[in-house]
Amino acid sequence: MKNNMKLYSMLCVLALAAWGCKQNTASEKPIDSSKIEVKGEAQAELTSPPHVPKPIGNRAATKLKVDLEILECEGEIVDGVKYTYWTFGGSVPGQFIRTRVGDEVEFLLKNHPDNKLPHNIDLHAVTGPGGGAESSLVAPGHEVTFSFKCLNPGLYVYHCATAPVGMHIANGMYGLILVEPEGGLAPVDREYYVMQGDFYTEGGYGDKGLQAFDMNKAIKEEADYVVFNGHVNALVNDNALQAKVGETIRLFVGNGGPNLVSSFHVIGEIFDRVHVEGGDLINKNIQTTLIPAGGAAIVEFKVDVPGTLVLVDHSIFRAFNKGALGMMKIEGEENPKIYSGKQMDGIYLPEGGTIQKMPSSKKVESTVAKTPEQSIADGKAIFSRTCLACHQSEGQGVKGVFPPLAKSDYLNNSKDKAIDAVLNGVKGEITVNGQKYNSVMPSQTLSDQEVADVLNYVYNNWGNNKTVLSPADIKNHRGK
Ligand code: HEC
Ligand SMILES: [Cu+2]
Repeated sequence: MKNNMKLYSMLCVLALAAWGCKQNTASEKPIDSSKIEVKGEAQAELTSPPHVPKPIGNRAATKLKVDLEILECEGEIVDGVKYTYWTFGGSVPGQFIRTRVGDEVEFLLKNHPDNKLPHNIDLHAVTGPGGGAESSLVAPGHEVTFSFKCLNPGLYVYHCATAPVGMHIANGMYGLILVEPEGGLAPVDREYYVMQGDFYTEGGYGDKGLQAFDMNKAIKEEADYVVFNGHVNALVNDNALQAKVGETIRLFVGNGGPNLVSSFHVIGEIFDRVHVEGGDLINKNIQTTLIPAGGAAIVEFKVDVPGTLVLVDHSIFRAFNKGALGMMKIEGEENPKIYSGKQMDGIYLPEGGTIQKMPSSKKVESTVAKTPEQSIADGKAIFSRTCLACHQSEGQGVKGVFPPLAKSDYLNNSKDKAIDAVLNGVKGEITVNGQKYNSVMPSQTLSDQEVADVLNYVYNNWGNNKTVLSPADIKNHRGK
């Protein structure tokens, strides 16, 4: 990359200058990108974060094939805390897609057969209904294709837009697609891919074990984790980004949300240039740039002295207590004229990682039987926490995906089947109120009392048959 750098940068300075002028002459018509002709075809290189595909440079517009596979997989959000991520390509954020203006993208979206849910993709770089979402809904074990032409240069977010949309995004279904302008971006020494996201778990920060998604916290926007690249330590210590003194760095920074806006800042650096919101507008000498949920920015800076730079969301409790902290280690010669001493390593360790929890006084399960009213009331909270995300707030379900629990014949005809659904999950084709469903409900890890409570809540609402179950009923069923 470096050898050609001078030549490239000269060309690009010219290209950028021309680009810049265009913005200032209001009378000039914008180029009609839809008229750019494509030459040949190519397979897009896709990369997992923090890496980005090779620059497009000045290649001609082409028919670009993108082949992206959706994978639902378990990972660690922080040491000892497991989370079931839903991903585009096996990573959070999803694989980076690099195109240029005028490219005709032929998009192949595959939903792995082991996945449990249908998904789709909405690319903000697409001009067309739903950003592709309407054409790309795909069930597990299936694939779909659709095409679009990249009309506007910029850095764009893509995400899943399958109901419940917030849940799919919260589970990690987002990534970035870059559309380079004619002639490409100015060359730099290193480029990296960083994307922020907020996560909502049943337990609090650091609570061990497999943590389920918590719809209630997500609605209230009370994030337990705010992280770069899907995990608390994705860019920390051994995973830190690397660079050398004197190099120019470009970060493609996205924010998947689902909820929070990022105040993106690098401790110890000033952004020489920021492509504001990922578009054409260049701002210079920036300390902190705002990245909306569902938005992006390109930040560029030269590193002048060695040490560890710290990437943060400057809503600072997120950085030190929820995980929104990454590092870039710069190696090279000191330059006392710029900075008098070596920056200290490891000073900015996340505090959350070392917070000691008081042993929680274990909830004593009451030995006194609950009244049906108490059980139903307690069941409501469990429903909101564990079932609502899929079956929806009034048990109405989502057509074709999540069956209704309201007036459900499946539920009302057999309490055994209902108990079984919650204890062991449901797989394969089932019919609910005359409608066929062929999806998967994951088994729920609830105590006998909790299963009784949640089913009592369901049975005693929304026109169901008012069955009342006791913890003993659940225990008996487990024995079967
Ligand atoms: C991740 C999504 C998801 C969650 C969470 C979930 N379910 Fe389900 N549930 C499903 C799907 C999908 C089916 C249908 C499975 C099939 O097609 O084989 C289903 C089916 C059912 C059924 C049988 C069909 C019907 O409509 O009566 C019951 C009962 C049920 N779920 C109850 C619950 C309860 C109670 C909870 C919470 C403790 C819960 N589910 C949590 C997705 C979910
Ligand atoms: Cu999805």
